[in-house]
Amino acid sequence: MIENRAGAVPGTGSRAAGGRGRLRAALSVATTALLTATALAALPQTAHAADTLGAAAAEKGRYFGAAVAANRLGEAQYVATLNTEFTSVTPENEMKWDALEPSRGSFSFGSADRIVNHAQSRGMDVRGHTLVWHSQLPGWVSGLGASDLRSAMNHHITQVMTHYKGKIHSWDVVNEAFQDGGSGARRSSPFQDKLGNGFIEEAFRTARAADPNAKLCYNDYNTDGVNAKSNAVYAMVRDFKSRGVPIDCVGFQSHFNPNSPVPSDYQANLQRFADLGVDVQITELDIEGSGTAQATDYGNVVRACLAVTRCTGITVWGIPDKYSWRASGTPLLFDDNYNKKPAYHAVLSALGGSSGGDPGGPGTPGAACTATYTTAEDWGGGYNGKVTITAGGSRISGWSVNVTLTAPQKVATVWNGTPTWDSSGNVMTVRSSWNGTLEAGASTSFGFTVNRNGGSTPPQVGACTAS
Ligand code: 9MR
Repeated sequence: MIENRAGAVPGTGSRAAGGRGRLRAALSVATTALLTATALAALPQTAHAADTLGAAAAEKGRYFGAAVAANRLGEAQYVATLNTEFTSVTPENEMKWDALEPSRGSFSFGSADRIVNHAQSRGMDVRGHTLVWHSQLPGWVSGLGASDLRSAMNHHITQVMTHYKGKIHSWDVVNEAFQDGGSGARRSSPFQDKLGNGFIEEAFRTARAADPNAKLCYNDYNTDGVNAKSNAVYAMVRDFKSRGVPIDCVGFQSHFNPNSPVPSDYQANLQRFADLGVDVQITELDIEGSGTAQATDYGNVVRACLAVTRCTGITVWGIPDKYSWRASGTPLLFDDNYNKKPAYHAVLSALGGSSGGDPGGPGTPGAACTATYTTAEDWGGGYNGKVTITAGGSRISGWSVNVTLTAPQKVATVWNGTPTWDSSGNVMTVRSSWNGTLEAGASTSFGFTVNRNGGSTPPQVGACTAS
């Protein structure tokens, strides 16, 4: 029975153990020699690597922040993750106009204060978000005539910035004032429609007077690459700098998904703004996806920021996926149970850090990996399962994963991994064979064929253990 399950070549677990197997073995010797040399060269660096996002970013002179919701600050795991990993916070909704001044002249700072107080008690920076925005704007503002609106806008900026004076690292003074698409025009809003183009400049001047020490940012989305919208923002910032209108930074929201992927000229775009003499910040980063693809994108975004001297920090738009504004796209660095995702390890590694203390089961201390299951082919009577193994924040030299089947289903064959079985015959432990060595963030996969024999329960794939 075991031969039947594990395939025709016991000990290798590979159904491709002929010529391809030998080629692989030869390649694997060469690769191992190469990797060993690389690992030795890297050792002195990794020995002291920071093991949190905030600490690793700090070593690069940057902050690493998260959008935070006041009503989650009572949740132990949320707060523990926030406190351990992040050095900056952005109130996700609590500093918006509707939250702070729901009716004219009457301010409610309670929720925003909770976030600011928490940040201050832990030495974190705060990004203020946001003073003038067309959205989350209370109805009373939209109803005002031009001169009333001008004084309401300036009053709002002054009151809010004065309340938080000295406590805010950077303010998004104006948010999302440009239209999407190719026009490069300003977005219609009460401010634009009644006050004209000059409202942005006026808001920045009022903001500088209210808190001269806060960095003043313009923040927008779909401006992450070079395009008509970012060109229009670029022209505005260049004009502001040439005329002495106070602006210190530009925020790139960086909400990415398959329809709006990380642009190939992301770094070049950040750089051209920086060259105007402003800081650039990645302010609302999230990338829909999962596994290696998501991790690669996150790593690329972090590397782009690090390559631009004036890119001073990165904020992700939430902590666990379940609290994201796009939860179904699982766009963040922690899963719903606060486990670190491959994307987390890719970010940490791109920042030059390493997951020293990640629980990797009974493997080598510090080594970590994740396992993700997909059904590759399904023909009714059976299916091929594929398990992708991704190394965490440091190099691993071996991995193992348990796969549990429900009787009467049986594994017919396994490839790219070495299987052993428990006494019930239902739990298969698959260990790496030629493919145990993986650099931080790198992936491999193994596969197996299952005969259903009338059963239908999908296989349960357990956690990955690294060595
Ligand atoms: O994440 C925020 C979500 O909870 C709010 O419902 C939403 C309301 O507009 O705003 C979200 O945050 C936005 C941010 O303030 C500005 N850029 C786009 C963000 C995602 O929509």
